[in-house]
Amino acid sequence: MTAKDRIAEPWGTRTPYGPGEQWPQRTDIHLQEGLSAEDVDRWVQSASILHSNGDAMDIAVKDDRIVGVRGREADRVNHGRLGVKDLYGWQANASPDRLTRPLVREGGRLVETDWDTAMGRIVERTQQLLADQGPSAVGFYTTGQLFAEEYYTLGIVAHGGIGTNHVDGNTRLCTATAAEALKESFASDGQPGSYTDIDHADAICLYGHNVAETQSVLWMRMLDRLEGPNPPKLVCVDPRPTEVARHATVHLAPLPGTNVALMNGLLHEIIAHDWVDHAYLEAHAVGFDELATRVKDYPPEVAAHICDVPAEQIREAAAIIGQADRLLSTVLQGFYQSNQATAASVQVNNIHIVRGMLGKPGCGVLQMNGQPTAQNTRECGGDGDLPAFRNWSNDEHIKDLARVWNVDPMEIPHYSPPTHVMQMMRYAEDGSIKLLWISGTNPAVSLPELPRVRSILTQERLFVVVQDIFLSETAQLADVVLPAATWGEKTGTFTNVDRTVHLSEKAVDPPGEAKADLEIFIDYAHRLGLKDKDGAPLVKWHDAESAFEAWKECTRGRPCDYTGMTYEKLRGGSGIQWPCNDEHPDGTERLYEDGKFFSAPEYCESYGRDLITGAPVEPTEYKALNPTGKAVIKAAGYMPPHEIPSEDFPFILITGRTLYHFHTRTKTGRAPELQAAAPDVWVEVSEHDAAAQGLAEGDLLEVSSPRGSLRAKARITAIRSGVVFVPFHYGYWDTEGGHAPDDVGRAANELTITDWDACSKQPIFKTAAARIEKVADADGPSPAPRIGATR
Ligand SMILES: Nc1nc2c(c(=O)[nH]1)N[C@H]1C(S)=C(S)[C@@H](COP(=O)(O)OP(=O)(O)OC[C@H]3O[C@@H](n4cnc5c(=O)[nH]c(N)nc54)[C@H](O)[C@@H]3O)O[C@H]1N2
Ligand SMILES: Nc1nc2c(c(=O)[nH]1)N[C@H]1C(S)=C(S)[C@@H](COP(=O)(O)OP(=O)(O)OC[C@H]3O[C@@H](n4cnc5c(=O)[nH]c(N)nc54)[C@H](O)[C@@H]3O)O[C@H]1N2
Ligand SMILES: [Mo]
Repeated sequence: MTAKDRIAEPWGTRTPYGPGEQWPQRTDIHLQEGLSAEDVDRWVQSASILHSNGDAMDIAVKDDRIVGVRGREADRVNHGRLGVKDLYGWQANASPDRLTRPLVREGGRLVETDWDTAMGRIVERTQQLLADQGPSAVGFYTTGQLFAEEYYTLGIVAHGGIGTNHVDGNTRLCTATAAEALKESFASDGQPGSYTDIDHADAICLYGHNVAETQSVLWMRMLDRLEGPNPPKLVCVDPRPTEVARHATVHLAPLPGTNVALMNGLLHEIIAHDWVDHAYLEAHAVGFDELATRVKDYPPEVAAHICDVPAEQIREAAAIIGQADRLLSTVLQGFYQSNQATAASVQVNNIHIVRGMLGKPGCGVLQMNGQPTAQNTRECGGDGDLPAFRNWSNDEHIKDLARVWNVDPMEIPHYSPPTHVMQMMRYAEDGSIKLLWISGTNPAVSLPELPRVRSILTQERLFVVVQDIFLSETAQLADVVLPAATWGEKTGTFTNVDRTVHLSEKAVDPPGEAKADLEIFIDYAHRLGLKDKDGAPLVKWHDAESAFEAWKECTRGRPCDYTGMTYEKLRGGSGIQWPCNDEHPDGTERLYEDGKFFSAPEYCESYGRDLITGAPVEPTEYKALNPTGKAVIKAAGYMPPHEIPSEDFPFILITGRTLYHFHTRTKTGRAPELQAAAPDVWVEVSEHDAAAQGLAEGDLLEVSSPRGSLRAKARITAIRSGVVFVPFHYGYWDTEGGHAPDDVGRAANELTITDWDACSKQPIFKTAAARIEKVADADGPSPAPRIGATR
């Protein structure tokens, strides 16, 4: 199938298969217009960097330029397929807008300079702040889009060298709840399931996960099962008419923010019908009685009333889930970014524990990731956690990390939980954080309540470093801008949702003086003179492979054990799932196969939190609750969202994605085919609400919340009434219009609220109150895509 058709038909042709069979291969390829595979000089191994699926691919190189991509058939994840963003997105690498030299602010303007000057300023400011105030003056805000080697290096610099506890990634906005839900139920991060569970499942439930648009190759796998013999039943929980909803056996469209009530309704039915694996519970879990008591309060009628869905549908969905022999569940932002994020996501784990559906083919939970390397941010300490799932409140783990790093344990901050980014922004607002180093993320578009974010980042007293590949909305506010090399221009590894590790090799040189993020972090460490306790350089590696070897040592014996992998082993064939070590030299398909968890008190990553208040559980409390390392069932009651519709703001606002764009579009907005497919912002309004307000397709609306407003054209859809949806991809940067810093009227985050989940600290991008008013009549349809939820 040619790539051209893939804009119109993004999931390509079907290759149906039955339960337990191998998913057939299909090789997707797209090369620059006029070239064929024979013209390619070399193919360089890599994987996708535009979502978390980990689709393996080869980068086509001709005359030392990237000219296309081809899926890798041999890979366990995608069997040769690629999503539409990957087929086109590589074009952004060669954009003339790439940053090629460092920039520094002079007389209010950013001007080009050399690396010595730029790094010199950062180092000087760091040293001065460390002398004046100490480590708490310095914060790092990184991403889910660098490589493992880079996060590990940033982690040692921040935690082991500078000694600050202010380290977080944009994974906080993304998969903090995935990590937290796994920590609550299994006392450790780490995805229990495998993508091959799709091949075996007889029921697949997608909770707040628009997989068709956000992991389109995974959806191809599900579609191929749906079109094959004995297809699985599909349950979709989403207030919008997504492609998943269209294919669902049962589509539950709850009011946004009511996920906990719905989950409790489902669990009520499962327990009331005794679709429970009592032997599994007895042997492998604690906490069932509390759950059984709690969900007694949520018979289907009660849940149906809170969620505004038919009680009968809850019963139907519960019967599918309760009677499945091989149940696969996936969870994503409709839960993670909504009210009671962790509490809701944990209930999905509870279903699997109660039904004994873990560690067997077809029985997986995928607490999904979003970004391509989000798993590594979490594993390597880029999100403030300690590397290799060490427990910050276990002194033995701190000692062990200090041994690996050869530093004094007291130098590693562990007096309180790591500072999450919303708190870091607060400290910057208050003036205690005075240097904020932002790498690989664009908070001036992606954080909630942008008017506030801009005012924080532009303060005179805050020194902002931005490390990016483009002059993003955030980079434009920086004091120093560092030009980074990216995917295809540097080497490193990263890990997808189902623990598959891929190697991504350098295919071409970066533009101008741009440098790999790894090189930049190492250079900073050496310039600062960071030393271990024997006076040797703290960072003892010099390139990606030596960093990987160091990281492997750090993971030895931990859940995410990488010691059995090498770059060489990752070359040529398929990616490999951790843990991979002497015991499991070929990697590990599923965790918890024997009902054994990483949750023993002395081994576990986390003792968990109170699901309502978020307060960390004390070590002694945890030991009493779970002395022998079982799975932990945690119950939670429903609590309404903090901001609910009112007379002034009668709608519930939710935000999210379209198939064609990645986040703030710095890459996909520079791929002409993708930009043309979704050129501008829109707002989804239900048929019912449009009729009530006299709105038609394409009318220009003003959407307002208590925090700000934006303008967008209306797309009338079957979204549930009372709810409006705005994609968050559109900052003020525009391919046609150039940069227009004052025109901020189209980013979804102008409207969103400064609020976060008590447990995971993930911001609540889905559930705020809003109003819509017509500004002008339509002059044609809205710019919303013609596929997916906006079809
Ligand atoms: N095309 C594309 N793919 C991507 C990305 C991208 O930007 N573009 N980004 C990647 C990243 S980083 C991420 S995190 C993932 C995100 O992937 P998804 O989570 O699948 O994407 P979203 O659109 O953010 O949200 C999913 C759905 O949540 C629903 N929803 C909103 N509120 C609620 C609620 O209260 N309850 C329920 N049950 N559902 C609700 C929305 O209607 C939406 O369809 O995608 C990854 N893949
Ligand atoms: N309203 C609303 N807001 C949201 C969400 C939502 O659903 N609704 N979703 C949230 C989620 S899940 C996410 S993940 C975030 C994403 O939000 P961001 O991380 O802010 O979005 P990106 O556009 O991916 O920003 C990545 C930046 O890194 C740069 N970059 C790319 N590759 C490299 C590299 O190799 N090195 C360096 N140094 N820089 C690089 C890019 O040019 C870009 O500026 O947004 C969050 N914000
Ligand atoms: Mo994300």
